[in-house]
Amino acid sequence: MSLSRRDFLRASALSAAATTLGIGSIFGNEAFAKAKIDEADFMQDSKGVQWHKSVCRFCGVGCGVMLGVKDGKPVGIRGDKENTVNSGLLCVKAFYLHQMITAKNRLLYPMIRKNGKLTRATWEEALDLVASKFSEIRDKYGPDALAFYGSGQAETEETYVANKLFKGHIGTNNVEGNPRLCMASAVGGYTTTFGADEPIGTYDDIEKCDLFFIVGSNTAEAHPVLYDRIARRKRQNPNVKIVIVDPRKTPTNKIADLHLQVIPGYDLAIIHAIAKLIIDNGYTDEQFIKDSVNFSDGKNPITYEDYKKFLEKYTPEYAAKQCGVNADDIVKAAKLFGETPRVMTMWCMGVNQRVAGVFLNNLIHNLHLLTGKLGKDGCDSFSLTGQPNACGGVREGGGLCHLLPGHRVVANEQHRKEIAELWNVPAEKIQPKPGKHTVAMFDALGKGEIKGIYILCTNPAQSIPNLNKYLKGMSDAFMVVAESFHPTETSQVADVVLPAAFWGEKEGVYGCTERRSQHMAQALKPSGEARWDGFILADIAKRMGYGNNFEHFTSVEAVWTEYIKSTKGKDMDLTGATFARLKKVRGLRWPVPSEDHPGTTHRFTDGDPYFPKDKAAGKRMYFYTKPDGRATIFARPDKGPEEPTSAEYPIALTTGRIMEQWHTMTMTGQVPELVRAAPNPYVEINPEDAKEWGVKTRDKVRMVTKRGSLIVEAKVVDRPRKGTIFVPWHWPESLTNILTIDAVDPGSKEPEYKVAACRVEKA
Ligand SMILES: Nc1nc2c(c(=O)[nH]1)N[C@H]1C(S)=C(S)[C@@H](COP(=O)(O)OP(=O)(O)OC[C@H]3O[C@@H](n4cnc5c(=O)[nH]c(N)nc54)[C@H](O)[C@@H]3O)O[C@H]1N2
Ligand SMILES: Nc1nc2c(c(=O)[nH]1)N[C@H]1C(S)=C(S)[C@@H](COP(=O)(O)OP(=O)(O)OC[C@H]3O[C@@H](n4cnc5c(=O)[nH]c(N)nc54)[C@H](O)[C@@H]3O)O[C@H]1N2
Ligand code: SF4
Ligand SMILES: [Mo]
Repeated sequence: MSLSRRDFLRASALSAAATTLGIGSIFGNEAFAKAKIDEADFMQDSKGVQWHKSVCRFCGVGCGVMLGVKDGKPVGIRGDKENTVNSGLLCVKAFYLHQMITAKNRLLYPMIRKNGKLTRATWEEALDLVASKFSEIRDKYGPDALAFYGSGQAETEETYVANKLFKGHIGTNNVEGNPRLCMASAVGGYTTTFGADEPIGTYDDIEKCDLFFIVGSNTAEAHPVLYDRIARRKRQNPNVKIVIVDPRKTPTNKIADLHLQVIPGYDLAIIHAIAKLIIDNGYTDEQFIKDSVNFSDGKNPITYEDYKKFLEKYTPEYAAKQCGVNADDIVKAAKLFGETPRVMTMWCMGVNQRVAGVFLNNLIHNLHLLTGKLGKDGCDSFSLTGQPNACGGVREGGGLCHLLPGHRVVANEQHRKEIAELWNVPAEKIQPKPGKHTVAMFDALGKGEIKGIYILCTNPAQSIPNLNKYLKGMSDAFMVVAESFHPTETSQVADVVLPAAFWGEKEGVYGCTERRSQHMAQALKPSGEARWDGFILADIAKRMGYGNNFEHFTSVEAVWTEYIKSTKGKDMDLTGATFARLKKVRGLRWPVPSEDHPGTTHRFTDGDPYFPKDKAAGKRMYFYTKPDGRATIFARPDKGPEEPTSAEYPIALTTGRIMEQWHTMTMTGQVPELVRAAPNPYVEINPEDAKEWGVKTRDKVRMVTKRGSLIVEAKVVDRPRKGTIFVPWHWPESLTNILTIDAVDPGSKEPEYKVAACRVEKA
């Protein structure tokens, strides 16, 4: 009954060894290894444990897991060896998933605030209250006084029901979700450069790639299994090189050949300089540029020559000075990019969570378009997704204020018509104007413009930026929170809290980074009185008088089946990914236009079912999501951060994650083994700064920004560059977002969590 030695070694190689101690409940029986999933999407081993096929609930890698259940109780987790995403490998958080299902802080029954206190209520009372209050607000103040705020961790089916209710029936586009805080800049980058969201390649490219260019991603801690695939590729092929652009040395540096340790907020010039060196040294693919690329200054078309002129000032010396790195290192990086045939760039929040997030995404795509290192084995401009279903539910499902399901936008009349037809509502019901983006939404709560909000699978009272400004609005509005755990920072200030079935207690589909949609089995009955989020929403819809169009949602499958109709004929076609098929396979990568289609490894090229061979004649790639089939290289300004450091606030504050914790700790904070790895909130300080400030590890320091101050323990460590501090934002008792700035990228509306100006004092 213990973790097999091999699994244990794999697990500990991926994490601080201490955190894997105590994994005692994982079954290592051999019979399991050979077992195949049958029609029932689980198999039973010789010890009477049923192993259900699922997907990890945490990050966007989308690892296959098997959840072991005996006598109706969760008893263990294994990596799914049949799943090619992870081939059985898991990182440390996943191994404890079964413990989280039965954690002490599970929310087991509905609660309503009465006389200022959250009090146990029946489902009838709670749902009636939500429906009547929402109806009253709608009738008195109009539909835009209501809002929905969802999550990249919700299932696609859950987001679909919410979207249908709010955009299609209540009639407000105030539908948002935490991917706005996370992936919006990547969406902006993909849609402006290529005409459609999401990567061109897949994880299959990793094993064929010879240069990994990693920008603003701590892959080792945030996407551990993907990191392991990259590290393995390098171990097996010592010529494989890894270049990192990050203001910190992180555990990802273990495999780095070159590290450009930039000043937070100042790396756009580096990418321009690399583009210039690529052109100057003849590393470009002129035929590809001629066939498949346009140039733009962001407003108007420009020529290739104009673009070259634009790049003139970006000499390595100029970029080095701006970004705080060595010019020689920029030259080395450009040489590697230019001379290595197969290159993948991977990036995450160090790029997206910036006021220049979309621009920087565009600049990264530029490098791949100049060199044609795209749409072929081992090459891609590959954005790493944070949450397990940000791609599937929110980006594809249209769960943001300007989107509709199936890569559609509210502003497009034809798109509204198509979706209104699917939803069986008059086309006028869907508003043409985008609703309020996340930060504006919480601002409107404070101003009383939005009076009622439904929050699902996210904890904004801890996760949105500049909290001091927005917390009051959350307590003032009528706030409904669907949650699996309580208390959270958000559930504590809610008016109604609804208990949601948790992972393993519900089935559904998650779509991960590489366009792969995967089915998760229901292995357990929901805890206490918890219900599936989708049913809760459909029930509210009925109580608000929209019953007709929600009555047929009697199963998760019914919702999925309706949803995939919206994708027919679209670049993200999921028509062939029926529920029945998804139950049997380890996911499918769209476009997958029919049930006998195997899915797609590279888009916009031969092998993509929508690649228009006639129009594309003679061209290797045709970006059919653009009117002329050409992707765009953008000459974007090298915009810096919103809040540069100053005499008063001389230090750059950046925030992010650690391996053992997940966001606001409602789940991972319940597992002692995970908490032990980093029990207290802390700030990483560079040794030179620490010496100057007279600070030692464990000393308390006060961090002050224009928005607030916070005291935490110092951890003096050679990770952040001098002049930069890093705060992991996980601990609810120490709200990092008191400090962060709520400035957003003007295109993507994603906040700049990664850069704020700060002062540090010994406390
Ligand atoms: N263990 C764990 N894994 C997770 C999560 C979790 O909570 N815990 N969350 C998931 C989610 S939703 C997400 S979005 C991802 C996030 O995954 P990552 O983005 O990899 O993680 P972060 O720690 O937020 O930030 C990544 C890096 O950006 C760097 N950075 C900061 N400023 C800059 C800059 O100006 N330029 C550059 N180039 N880099 C900069 C930081 O130093 C940091 O090392 O992780 C996912 N995986
Ligand atoms: N300072 C700083 N702030 C950040 C970031 C940063 O880098 N720095 N990153 C941002 C990013 S990238 C992200 S993605 C966000 C994440 O921020 P959040 O989404 O607010 O964080 P989570 O802790 O993941 O919240 C998920 C919630 O859903 C609940 N939950 C779990 N399962 C279910 C379920 O099945 N149903 C329901 N209804 N609820 C469930 C969990 O208990 C938890 O409270 O934070 C953003 N905030
Ligand atoms: S890498 Fe991500 S998806 Fe895979 S096991 Fe770890 S948290 Fe889960
Ligand atoms: Mo995220």
